[in-house]
Amino acid sequence: STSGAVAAIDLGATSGRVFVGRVGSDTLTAEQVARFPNIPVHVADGMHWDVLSLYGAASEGLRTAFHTGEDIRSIGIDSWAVDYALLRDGRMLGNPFHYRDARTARGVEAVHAVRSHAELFARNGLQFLPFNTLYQFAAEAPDVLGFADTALLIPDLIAFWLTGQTRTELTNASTTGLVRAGAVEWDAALLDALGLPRGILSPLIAPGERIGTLLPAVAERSGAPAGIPVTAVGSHDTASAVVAVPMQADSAVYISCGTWGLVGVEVERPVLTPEALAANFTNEGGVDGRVRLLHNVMGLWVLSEAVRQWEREGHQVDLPTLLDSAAEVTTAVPVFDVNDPRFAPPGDMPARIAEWCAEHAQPAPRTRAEYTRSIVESLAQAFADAAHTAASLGDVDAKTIHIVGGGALNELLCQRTADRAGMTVLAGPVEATALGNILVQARAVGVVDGSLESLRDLVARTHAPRRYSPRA
Ligand code: LFR
Repeated sequence: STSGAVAAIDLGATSGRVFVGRVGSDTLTAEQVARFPNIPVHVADGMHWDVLSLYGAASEGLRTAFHTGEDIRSIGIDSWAVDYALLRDGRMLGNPFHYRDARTARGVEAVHAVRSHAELFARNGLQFLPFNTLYQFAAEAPDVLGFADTALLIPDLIAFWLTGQTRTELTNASTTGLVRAGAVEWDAALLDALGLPRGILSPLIAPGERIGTLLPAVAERSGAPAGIPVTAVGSHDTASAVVAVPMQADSAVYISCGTWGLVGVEVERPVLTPEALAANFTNEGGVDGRVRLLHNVMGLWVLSEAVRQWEREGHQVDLPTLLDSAAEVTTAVPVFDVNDPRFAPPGDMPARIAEWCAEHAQPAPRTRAEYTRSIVESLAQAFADAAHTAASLGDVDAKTIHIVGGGALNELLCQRTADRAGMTVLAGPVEATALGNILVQARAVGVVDGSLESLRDLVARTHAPRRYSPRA
């Protein structure tokens, strides 16, 4: 049987990784060969990604990957969505802004002065999130946007540095708000209406297509043989994760749980109903033209920011120990609204939770264990609610919830989500994003073939999920 190897770069909000993936008719593995922190930098004009250091570390990771001696046939890149770099004549004009930067507020105001959220939803099908790319473009100084000749989303920027080619990968393009839901072209009319320059957007490319081959100088630095292709994958990390959700029937909801909890179903066509608008759901582009009908729910961000706060206060926090102590809490803890915008920016989460509780006449948690339990219970409730809404909007008879990503390791969260949803939770794979990236490349270079269903079948056969049955 055929088998082969590919390299996957996966950039997350807190860390980046490089994997060597091996795929065959009965094999699917993702070996992590590099892991590096992603630490946003705050400077006078705002919060930025240190994208050069991410690229540097990812290139080092590629070197390590090629050093394994494995016959690597392709490279694929995914990252978080919506953020971009502006370039002129191939030169980056500044560090990309972080989507949690507060500048997006003025972009929202500017865009909504021209088109309401409901009008935008009818075109682009997106959940209102203040950082969708169109709002970020509108927040740029007009001089800066006018001076740029190219805007590249983060994975496309990395691909450009690797290959010299400028493309915008479709699943990620769908998160900009500048592509009509389900379409495969930029929404020129909306760009014009918003006074945004069309010329800075690059041609769209679908997952599975070849972006280019490694530039000779890059290949040399990475110890890669000449001519290695960079393949478009579901470059939006959530799109790659959904590829590797081992859904076996159409009766499943997925939660891709990392920094965010992306809770949804896969559908064939965008759902642009008044109900979907009211529920603030999104229709993002998936691999093979599928639609990811989902809701961005707060994820582990609120927990990791709480831990960061306790560390700033001088406590030593070990996450597994903290979660164990949270599991032992027997007193009632408050269930707060994790989607409240106050929890979006970095900062003192325990103080904000206490503030929320005071406003809602609920006693605040008292210990770190209680805070942690309160966060987990609140996430589980939000996941359960969104899972039921997703199923109803997508007309899916949901019986199971798949949890993939880092959250699949959080036993308390998985169990409490099952309990609160009244549905079985199947947890894993933890590395769904990397596996989805790897699978789409492997299919593109001919190592495996078939539909998403057969790719998911391979995931199910090689990565048995862990089952959590709902308890009364
Ligand atoms: C998850 C994710 C979400 C997106 C958010 C911001 O990593 O990609 O899908 O809404 O990050 O880009």
